[in-house]
Amino acid sequence: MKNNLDRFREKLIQEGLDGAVVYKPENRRYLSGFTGSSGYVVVTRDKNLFITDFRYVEQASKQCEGFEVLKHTEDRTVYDILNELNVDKLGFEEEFVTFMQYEKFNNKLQDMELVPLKGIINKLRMIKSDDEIKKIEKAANIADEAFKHILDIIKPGITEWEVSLELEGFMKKSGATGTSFESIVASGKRSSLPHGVASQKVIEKGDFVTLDFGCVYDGYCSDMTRTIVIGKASDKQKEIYEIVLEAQESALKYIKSGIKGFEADKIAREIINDEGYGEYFGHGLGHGVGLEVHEAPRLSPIGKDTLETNMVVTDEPGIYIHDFGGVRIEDLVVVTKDGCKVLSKSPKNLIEL
Ligand SMILES: [Mn+2]
Repeated sequence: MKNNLDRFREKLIQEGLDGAVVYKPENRRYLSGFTGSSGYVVVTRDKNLFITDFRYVEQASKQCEGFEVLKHTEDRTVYDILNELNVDKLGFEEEFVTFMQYEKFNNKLQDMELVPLKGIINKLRMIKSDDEIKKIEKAANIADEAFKHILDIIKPGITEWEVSLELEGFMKKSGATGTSFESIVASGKRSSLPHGVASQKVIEKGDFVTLDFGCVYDGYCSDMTRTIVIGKASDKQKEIYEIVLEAQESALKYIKSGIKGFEADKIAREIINDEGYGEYFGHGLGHGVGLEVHEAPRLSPIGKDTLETNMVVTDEPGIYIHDFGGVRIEDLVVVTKDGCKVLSKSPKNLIEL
């Protein structure tokens, strides 16, 4: 089977490029396996170089299989090494390279045209290998366990911050190397903030609590959201919850290989619209997840990508009402030929704690 690097080189050649320099951390890791924080992957038609500094030479030699590892120094800079290669058109990550770095490349590289990679790597990364899916599934399992655990912890009087610490600590003790993002614990009226990161607010009886979190396992992220009620839910809370749940499950039934991102979004959005809450669902239905917690494809009104087998995406509609509160329910799924496999196993019935 072709590895990520072979597939990348094939694409480069198809696009008429002679090589590329890649150093966005997730792309670098995807192509080389390097997990450190500094280094350049340089791929040409016949060479794989990993250029790094003194700190990472040993690590790169161990991790970057199939790469020649070179050390850059003041006497032999990255630009010097690039100039030694016989390359006319060099691809670069236009969405990651800063203006300053671009100017440096431009000034120091001789007779080389810098060409935007135009998302070649993002497109490759959209479709996951079985090995990548296993890692994402493991990260999802850890998050599910953390949710189960946190239900025993949350009670009136605890702060959102304490809840997030407990969630994150639990995940790290369970094998996660970190969190996918700053955990969202938004309670009461704060739950109308779609990205209300945990604050010092005390959780009270009657609150909605939205928990949106995930962890990183062997480089790969998970992402899930559940909303619960502290004590008995009010009629309005129940109403909103059921609408979001119906939207979420309808999209889940619809997601499969061959549909477009905006079509999945539309299924959920129409349900919320028909119930009169359309204006309170102001974000897209979902996104791809992998080495980054937000990556291609997008499932939103403007998501043009077609879903394909082995893409990993979220399904996360929500309703957010200012001064009242909000609900979001999010599952992580693997797209299959006829549907999708749900990786998030946590219950979705309305939990009243
Ligand atoms: Mn998400």
